[in-house]
Amino acid sequence: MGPSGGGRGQPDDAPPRTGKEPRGTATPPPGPARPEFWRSPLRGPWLTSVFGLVLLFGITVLFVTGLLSYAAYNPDLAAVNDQTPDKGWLGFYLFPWPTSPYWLYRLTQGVHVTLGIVLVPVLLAKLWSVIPKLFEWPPVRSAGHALERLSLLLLVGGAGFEFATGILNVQLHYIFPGSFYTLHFYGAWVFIGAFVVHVAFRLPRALRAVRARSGEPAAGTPDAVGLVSPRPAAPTISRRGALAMVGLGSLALLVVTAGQSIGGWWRRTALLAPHGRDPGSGPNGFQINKTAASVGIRPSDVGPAWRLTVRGPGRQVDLTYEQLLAMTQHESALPIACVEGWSTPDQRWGGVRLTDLAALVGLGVNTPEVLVESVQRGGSFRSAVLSDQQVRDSRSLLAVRVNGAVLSADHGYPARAVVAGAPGVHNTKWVTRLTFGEPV
Ligand SMILES: Nc1nc2c(c(=O)[nH]1)N[C@H]1C(S)=C(S)[C@@H](COP(=O)(O)O)O[C@H]1N2
Ligand SMILES: [Mo]
Repeated sequence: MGPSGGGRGQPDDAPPRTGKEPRGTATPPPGPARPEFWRSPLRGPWLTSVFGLVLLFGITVLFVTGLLSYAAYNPDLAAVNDQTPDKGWLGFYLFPWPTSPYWLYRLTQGVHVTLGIVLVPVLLAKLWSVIPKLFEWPPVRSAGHALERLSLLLLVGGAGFEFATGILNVQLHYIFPGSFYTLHFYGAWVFIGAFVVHVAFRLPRALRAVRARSGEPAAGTPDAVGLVSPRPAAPTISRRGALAMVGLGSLALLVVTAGQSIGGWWRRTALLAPHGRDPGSGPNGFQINKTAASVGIRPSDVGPAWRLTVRGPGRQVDLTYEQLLAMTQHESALPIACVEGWSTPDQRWGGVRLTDLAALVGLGVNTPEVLVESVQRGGSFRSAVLSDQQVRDSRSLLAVRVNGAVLSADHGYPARAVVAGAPGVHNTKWVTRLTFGEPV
């Protein structure tokens, strides 16, 4: 179904001249600029429109869940939370991330990452279906046409950029110049701008093409849009067959991805999950993002010399591990839900309420926000600011136990934050200092 491969000057390759070509249409050079170079009998407005409508729905969901993901970082609270400084007015929509439902981020981010992976075959198929248009001749017909082609460049380039950066990040290939968040966030706005323009111009035509299936031009009958091959090769698969093939590709990706967000038995099917499918067993047997060793936590940092420093306006209290254990202990069932799409089912955490720690430094019912810091020396995830409503939620703990056992070194021993509804990155591990109510 590929190009005919015919050599230069083969009479077959030249479009039949009818003498009715629009004036000013230069004869395209031999090769992909000629419509008859593209021989798949599958290409046509119907197939392109079906893929297009799937992407319209899917990319809308990706965009919304992506914006939510950024909001979940509470970037307006503090510079340490914001991975995209200078967001400017692009942060217009931000709102304080709620603590209920406590599984909200697990859901929105699981959908964002899983859907992004599942849509890859559809995106590739859509691009394949319109590739003759890339070589359109003449490349530019008018100022309007030039503008349209430029917007398509932003559309295709933007899609490629967003999918590539997202997939590289969830596969832990941190090869970006600068922060992934910054690139993915700004890239999303550029892409969505081009996407909205594209949809505005093409949606009516796509809906018509999908509805009027009987009106689909047969292969060999060039359509107005220029997708149908004027010299089709014999079909090797039907259009529906091609659709099924792409669908099966997406389904296969779903099966090897979704397990990392569902957890439990399903994690075994998550062949694409970079954190491995075997998180170990026992009470601490669930996914680990960064191990203690990988971020340079030394045994002496978390040994007998460890202290929890709690600061409030004008007050400071230092607690030993034993003093922390002597405070009233509470339990809450919360998941870890990482920006990379993987998450754990609810874990049973045990520890001290953040409000009780605030009370140690004289803070009452209106507990303010808190800066949580780790013994970890470097790295962007060593600290986070939690909002006042996150602190006040009775499920938010400084946890010392999980599933009935002491925290393992890799899950944040001696103490870590667990916060209802918050992204994993705000569940700081190896905590050593809490600073309540001071602007940071
Ligand atoms: N100090 C510190 N805390 C941290 C991190 C880190 O790199 N350093 N990673 C965060 C991220 S991104 C996630 S998803 C969770 C993962 O917690 P877990 O490894 O216990 O599953 O820890 C968070 N806490
Ligand atoms: Mo994470």
